[in-house]
Amino acid sequence: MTVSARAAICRGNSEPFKIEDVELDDLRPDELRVRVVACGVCHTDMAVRDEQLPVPHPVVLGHEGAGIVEEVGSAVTVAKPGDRVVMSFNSCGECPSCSVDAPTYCYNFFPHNWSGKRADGSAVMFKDGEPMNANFFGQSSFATHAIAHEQNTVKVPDSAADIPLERLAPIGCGLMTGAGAVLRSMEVREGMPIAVFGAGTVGMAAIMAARIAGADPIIAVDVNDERLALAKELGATHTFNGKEGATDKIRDLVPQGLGYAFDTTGINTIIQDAWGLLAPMGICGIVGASSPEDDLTFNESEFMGGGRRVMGILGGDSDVGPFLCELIEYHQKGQFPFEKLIGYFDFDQINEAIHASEDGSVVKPVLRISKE
Ligand code: CXF
Ligand code: ZN
Repeated sequence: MTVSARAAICRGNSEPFKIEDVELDDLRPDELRVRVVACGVCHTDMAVRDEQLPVPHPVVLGHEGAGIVEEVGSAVTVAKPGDRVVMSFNSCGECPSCSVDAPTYCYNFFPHNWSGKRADGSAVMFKDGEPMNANFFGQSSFATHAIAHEQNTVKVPDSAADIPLERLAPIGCGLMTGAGAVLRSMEVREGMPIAVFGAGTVGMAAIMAARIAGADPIIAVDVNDERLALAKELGATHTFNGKEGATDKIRDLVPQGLGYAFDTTGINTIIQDAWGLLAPMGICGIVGASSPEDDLTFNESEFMGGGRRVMGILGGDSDVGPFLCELIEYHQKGQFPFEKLIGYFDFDQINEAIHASEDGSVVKPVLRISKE
């Protein structure tokens, strides 16, 4: 028996998202149906809207959902009906990456996250009886209800029962990526200097995590002074405006070079400048979405001679459940105050929320979809 839902349908960037009636399929053994309470808006949603990523249209987006489980398939162990959950990206659970708990590098990432259907090609969502494109990041949470999976669902620990789901919703994407890049991918060492380029959700999460790791100094670079002020509140010891000679200022501040340069901008000239600031054994971590045509150029002898590294990072090397629970614990201890990034919007204000993300007025818009 299918279940009725309302979902925001994306038909490209020439028209606004429109909330319409849809139906959700019956659950497969490894699936859960979640009543969505809230969902964050991420730049990847807009990249798909703008057809920069190969996700078929029309489509129901949204991949930072949180909600309450209504029903589970026979093989689900991660949560039960009534549980509070957050959803993240999906993975196959079986490939060489998944088998070493590195699901962000899942060999089968596309069919499980971006094909618009289940990995076996079947539809999870229908409109007027016709198959829709959904199952985006294994959830499609710009909707009142989502079908999620054993692999991308995390039960919120009972110890975090007092944290509202509308706050926890965005933890499974940009926050996880920035924090994981620092704590897991680059394993930032105490007392070592780091510079973070770009102070959006990912950059801000990296700054909070750098403080947790004890990095020093923690340098934030952005072109928006308000963002830089917020970065300082969250842990940056120094902030430089990228339009005002940031590279030279970093070189003056840290003459020995950076232990870590973390780029969230995806702009190759910024990445190359950042790489040029590295100390011996320094790591340049890259998470920004760059143009597919862009190349990076580094000097070979500096690269080899200093043992410098360039590290492509996806999803902060998160293993989903354990890492999201670790981040919730930091949040409870006041060490990961990501609520300062959030601005709330009602579900029917989805187009305003997207606009607020694009004009930079809100770092992390979150849609309120139903009452907890
Ligand atoms: C994703 C990319 C794949 C791993 C998790 C995060 N980014 C989404 O915006
Ligand atoms: Zn995202």
